[in-house]
Amino acid sequence: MGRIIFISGASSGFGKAIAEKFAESGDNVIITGRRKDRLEKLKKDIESRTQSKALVLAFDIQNRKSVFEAVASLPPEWRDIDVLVNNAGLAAGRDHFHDADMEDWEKMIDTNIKGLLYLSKAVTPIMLARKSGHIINIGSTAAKEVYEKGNVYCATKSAVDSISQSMRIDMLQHGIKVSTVHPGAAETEFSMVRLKGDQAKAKAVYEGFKPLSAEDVAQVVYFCTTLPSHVCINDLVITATAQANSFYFHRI
Ligand code: NDP
Ligand code: 8X3
Repeated sequence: MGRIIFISGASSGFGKAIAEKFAESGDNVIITGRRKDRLEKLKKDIESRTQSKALVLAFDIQNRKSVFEAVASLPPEWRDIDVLVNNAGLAAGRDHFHDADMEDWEKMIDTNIKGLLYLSKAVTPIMLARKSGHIINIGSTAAKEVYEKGNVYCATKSAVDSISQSMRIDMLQHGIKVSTVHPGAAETEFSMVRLKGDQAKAKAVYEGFKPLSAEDVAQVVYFCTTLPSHVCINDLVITATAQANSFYFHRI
């Protein structure tokens, strides 16, 4: 029987590819995000070409009440969540600290840190009661090395890194795995969102090298869930072969 996988931010990019990968492998997926139309389309697609089921929950992860209501609304057959993928997130703006827009900072903090906390807090009681579960948090190479104009985005991903480490310690006695997957540059809607729709600037981010695809990241996230119950990948950094870390790229 398929597992139940709860994925935040499944309307595009990594989350969508993660939902597809798990569904293609026989798992049932709870797909979430704000853009309901996209999620409904993904559900239709998954259910028409795989044996798996998809459940759509549309909510803004920045809103604590909406997050808890969404999890509380799960029908009984969808409640036994095996894997939670905390993926929803964004970068807003790429500016020096003194030029940055504080609305952007708050959006990133509210989504990348507080949203991840709300959702994890809403889902962990289910895992604790079952004494099993796997939480996979999507960090970033930005958590590992901060870069110019990355200030608050890097800080939110460092927070994801720290939260994951402490979650892992606190979940130890309950048999719940906590993994953090830190991708490097990947071509999704990420840069269009960060650069506020500036297509030329977004395209330039990936010029001269082959970046990761959403499917590459999905494959790695899926792999983390295929290991025996006594084995946990704690922290995993994945980059394109042409990227060594936040700073070094081989562009041709
Ligand atoms: P996308 O912009 O393609 O996808 C982001 C997803 O997050 C969307 O599904 C979006 O859904 C969801 N999301 C954003 N804000 C909210 C919100 N307030 N409430 C609910 N859902 C929200 O980007 P990626 O797939 O690239 O990014 C996914 C994660 O990976 C992010 O955490 C990002 O920081 C991280 N990351 C990305 C990298 C990259 O280079 N692409 C590298 C390393 C990490 P909707 O808009 O419908 O709400
Ligand atoms: C996204 C990758 O390099 O823009 O987390 O920080 S980067």
